[in-house]
Amino acid sequence: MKLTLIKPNIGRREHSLYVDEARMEPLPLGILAALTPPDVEVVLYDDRCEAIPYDEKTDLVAITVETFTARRAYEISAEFKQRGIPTVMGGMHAMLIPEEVAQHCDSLIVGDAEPVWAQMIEDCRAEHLQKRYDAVQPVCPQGNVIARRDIFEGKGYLPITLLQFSRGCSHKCSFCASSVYFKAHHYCRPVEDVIREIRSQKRRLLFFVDDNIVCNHERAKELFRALIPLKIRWVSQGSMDMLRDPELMELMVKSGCLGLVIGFESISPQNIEDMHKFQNRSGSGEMYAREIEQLRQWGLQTWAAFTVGHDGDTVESIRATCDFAIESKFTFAAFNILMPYPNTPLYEKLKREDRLLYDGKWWLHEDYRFNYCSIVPRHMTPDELTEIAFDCRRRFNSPGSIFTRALEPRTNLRTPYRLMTYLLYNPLFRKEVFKKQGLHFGLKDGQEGSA
Ligand code: B12
Ligand code: SF4
Repeated sequence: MKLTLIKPNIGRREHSLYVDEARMEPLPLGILAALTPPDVEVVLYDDRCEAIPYDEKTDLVAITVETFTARRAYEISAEFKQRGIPTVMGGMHAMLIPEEVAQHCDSLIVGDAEPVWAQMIEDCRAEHLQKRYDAVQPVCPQGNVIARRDIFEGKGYLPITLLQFSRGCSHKCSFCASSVYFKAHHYCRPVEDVIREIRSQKRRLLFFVDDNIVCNHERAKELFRALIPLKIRWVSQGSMDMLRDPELMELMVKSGCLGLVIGFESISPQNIEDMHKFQNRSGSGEMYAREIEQLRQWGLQTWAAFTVGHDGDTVESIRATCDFAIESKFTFAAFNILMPYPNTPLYEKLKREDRLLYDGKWWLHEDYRFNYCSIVPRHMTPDELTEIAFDCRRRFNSPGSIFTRALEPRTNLRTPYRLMTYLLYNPLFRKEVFKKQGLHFGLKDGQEGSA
């Protein structure tokens, strides 16, 4: 039996194909490969950088689906189905809106694949593939498997190994798809499994793609203690409440943490309350002043993630958010338009208020473009929101801003390695800002294949 794994791209640019030059290993597919019995041949095709050989012989095609790749995933599935090859889908979007995804595949896995994947493969062999498999969320994620990384070779991924210590997060930010997926729970792998996985590969630079690696302080400390002897460097995502636990922070830094993606979201206390991001209530009079000073003291290079388009936002307040990010000399920052992902509390609220554009299904709509506003904001037009968010990305990633932000002695200038990372990735992300803006979802009407 042969299994083909597919990572779909977002879509295409107006007059050319889009190749993601900052692409990373698709970890979920490495895990699916590892869960597959050894007598099954496994191949991976990454639509972000290569053509999908639809006519190559295979017995089953498995496609991972996020909301922003759903349209492309459905196109790919349709191509294989036309050739009589069964397709199975799973991932974030499949959990959020299974009834839609089920229409585009022969079999759907809802939830983490681990508990049901082996059964699905056996059913496929026996030609009794079921229409839907519901996975009960395992308390211990990833079972005891280690992702198969041999399938990533030669695809030009960034030289950083992706892995997970935990999945989910116990916070309930109103816009967060992950919080819905994991029902606001947080699940950790045994530390020894994580250490085994790190030892199984050669890289010393790791990205823990946890939703919130510090969600459980004590479990995180256990991990960090075990990482210290490995002398690795790592990055991850974490929530701001970590700063209230100096022991946690000390262990984090000692274990090789270079920095974290932190959801700052907004510099307006009212927006923070409205989105239920209570862990961001600032401990200082001036919003985030104390937190930023602490992050500098710990020498962490911060990727500050902002969401723009909240009910309290105006064009001016969003512009001020960008000024704040540049003045704070963050290493990286994201200015994501507030997106109503299906079945999130935000989606339901905006639906009730009749404020969803694109028939409430932006991810399927022909006219929707990546990074465009898909809601009716309170204090600006949708186009104004699209434009100011793009302007923030442009400005934050401009050569002048890259130069200014580099001059932060305790973070970006801390060591030659830190400065090198800064100078390597800032121009790369700048390029992606322009390439990604306004991508069409799917390749429909576009040319098939890689650029
Ligand atoms: C790492 C990460 C990234 C990395 C990308 C890594 C990569 N390899 O390319 C970076 C930082 C670049 C990134 C970028 C973005 N991301 Co991101 N990212 C994540 C994160 C934190 C982890 C994903 C991951 O690898 N998880 C580990 C694997 C093992 O878990 P998993 O994907 O859940 O897979 C399991 C199951 O879902 C299931 N499964 C998954 N696929 C399949 C397929 C089949 C066939 C089956 C049966 C089962 C199955 O089984 C797997 C094993 O248990 C998730 C959060 C999350 N919890 O998913 C957000 C997340 C996926 N990202 C999100 C978003 C919005 C984005 C951006 C659009 C942000 C932006 N505005 O720019 C961009 C777009 C990326 C792009 N394509 O250009 C959202 C997506 C929401 C949604 N509804 O789709 C998420 C969920 C974050 C959130 N909290 O809302 N991201
Ligand atoms: S802290 Fe982050 S991962 Fe947790 S619910 Fe909020 S946005 Fe989602």
